[in-house]
Amino acid sequence: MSTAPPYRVYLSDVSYFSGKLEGALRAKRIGYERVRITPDILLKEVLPNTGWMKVPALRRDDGLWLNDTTPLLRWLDAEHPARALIPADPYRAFLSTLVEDYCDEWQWRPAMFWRWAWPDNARYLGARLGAELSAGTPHPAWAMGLYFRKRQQRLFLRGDGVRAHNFDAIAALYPRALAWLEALLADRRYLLGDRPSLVDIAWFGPMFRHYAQDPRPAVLMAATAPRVWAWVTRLWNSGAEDWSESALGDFSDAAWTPMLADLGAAYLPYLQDNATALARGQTHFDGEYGGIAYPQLPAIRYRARCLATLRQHYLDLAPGTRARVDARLQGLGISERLHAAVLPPNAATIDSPLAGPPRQLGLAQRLRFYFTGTPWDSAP
Ligand SMILES: N[C@@H](CCC(=O)N[C@@H](CS)C(=O)NCC(=O)O)C(=O)O
Repeated sequence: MSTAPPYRVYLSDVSYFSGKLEGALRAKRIGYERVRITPDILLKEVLPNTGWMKVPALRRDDGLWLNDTTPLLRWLDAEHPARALIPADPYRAFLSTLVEDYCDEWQWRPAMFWRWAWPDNARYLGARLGAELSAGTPHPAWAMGLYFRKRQQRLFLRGDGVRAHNFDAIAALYPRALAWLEALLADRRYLLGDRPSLVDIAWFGPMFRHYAQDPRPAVLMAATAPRVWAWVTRLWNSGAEDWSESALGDFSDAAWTPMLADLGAAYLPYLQDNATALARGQTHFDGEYGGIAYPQLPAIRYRARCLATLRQHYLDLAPGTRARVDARLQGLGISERLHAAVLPPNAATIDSPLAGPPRQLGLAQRLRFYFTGTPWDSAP
């Protein structure tokens, strides 16, 4: 007699964060039922129960709803300690947390760029999204595809600082990331050793559903980074592997340094400017990060919470662990920026994936969300 899996995952087959969560569930061998979203499912199940029209969302068989992969991965490791993804020791766990946040928030722009910046790739993805988001509606798939292609380009290219003057520089961020991972995978199967851990799941976000599966970046990955190409499928298949709780690497490999350097020199200054803009009540700000000038970036509340969370994790480290972290990150500007972080008053840390109580939404609000999605950074 078969038993139903304990979770339902509401997801999209093209989504960055859905791919990230599925990678984790598969690696941990946690059973789940895949529920591919339609507008009806988004509006009638995901939105009222999570407050967001975002995927992935997870529903446990007792009706508990969870979302946001960052706290969700921690929750899953606590609920299902076997095949833990978060390193057990606080030093490795902290550095992994930094990398996870960097992948989620700072690798997002180049991943959206490679998906939507060129017409060939954008048309293909628009067609896939159009089919997904027109299912069960009176709207033709082609029209929904066109609508979402334009929406994504407006929000995540033009609306996220992409212009003609920085086009090539943003395009170059993906091959650079491939080179980082290719170097790390030169003598290990996963980024920290013999088994998957949080940093693999973090990089799986951009690398799987976007770079390995969208036609244009997939060609580049296969041609220039075959080890990354193999690692993507290895991770997807990792549920089929038995692994021991063998020790994970300690980030001492110099191949980690360029990624951590970008985290300190580009991502954390961006997070601070974003927090400062919010504190001043600005909706947009300009900035130059990692040598790339970005005009009119949206001030994103969720990312002020990311900074608050990283800072808190850093401050919570025991003195001996913090000294080890500081020594590894010396010269990269990370510890200093976390120490000096200044936050807007309402920037709560991101601790819990538990959705609040179900909410009722009026027809007008549902119609608005149907056409526009929830705002990028805030729940209704
Ligand atoms: N921090 C969230 C982000 C989730 C997210 O942004 N999901 C995207 C898909 S990858 C989404 O649903 N976007 C909906 C929209 O743009 O309206 C997480 O880690 O789960």
